[in-house]
Amino acid sequence: QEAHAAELERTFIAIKPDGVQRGLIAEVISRFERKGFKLVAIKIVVPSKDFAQKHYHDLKERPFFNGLCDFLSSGPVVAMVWEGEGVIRYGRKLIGATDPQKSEPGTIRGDLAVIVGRNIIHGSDGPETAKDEIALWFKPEELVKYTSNAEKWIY
Ligand code: RTP
Repeated sequence: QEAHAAELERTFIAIKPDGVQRGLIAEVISRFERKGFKLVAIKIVVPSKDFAQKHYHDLKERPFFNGLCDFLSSGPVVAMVWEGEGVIRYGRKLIGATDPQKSEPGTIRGDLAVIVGRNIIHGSDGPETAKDEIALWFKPEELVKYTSNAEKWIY
């Protein structure tokens, strides 16, 4: 059966400044790649504070909002779009619970992080946020269409 007939699901994933500074870019990418998801966009950027506030607009009433936006804009972030069946929900599984003290071992945060304010990675939490976040971080032409041979065996 052909795996690539319809548009596959996409999610926005970002390695936050702590993950970049700690040298975990390849580690994070590797976990998504080995699972069988496909990388369709990637760039490294230092977001402005204003941009960070846009990204986290849903959290603007939270007490940690300002510190969170300062942190996201404090250094390079690796912004990515990953594609694949169930990638939004399963990407969150690979990432683990928000608070690394509660993330299961085997997840990115469970294995690699300790505190909630430095939890390495962001992933869209649903189809609407995925769409909005991809549109915020990427221009349509930055998303690459390509066929991977592996899709004959993994979806
Ligand atoms: P993300 O959006 O980064 O994937 O994280 P999430 O959905 O798992 O968690 P969310 O509730 O949306 O929070 C976004 C980020 O804010 C930081 N945070 N700090 N109590 C705190 O200090 C606190 N709570 C959340 C975390 O870095 C979290 O990823």
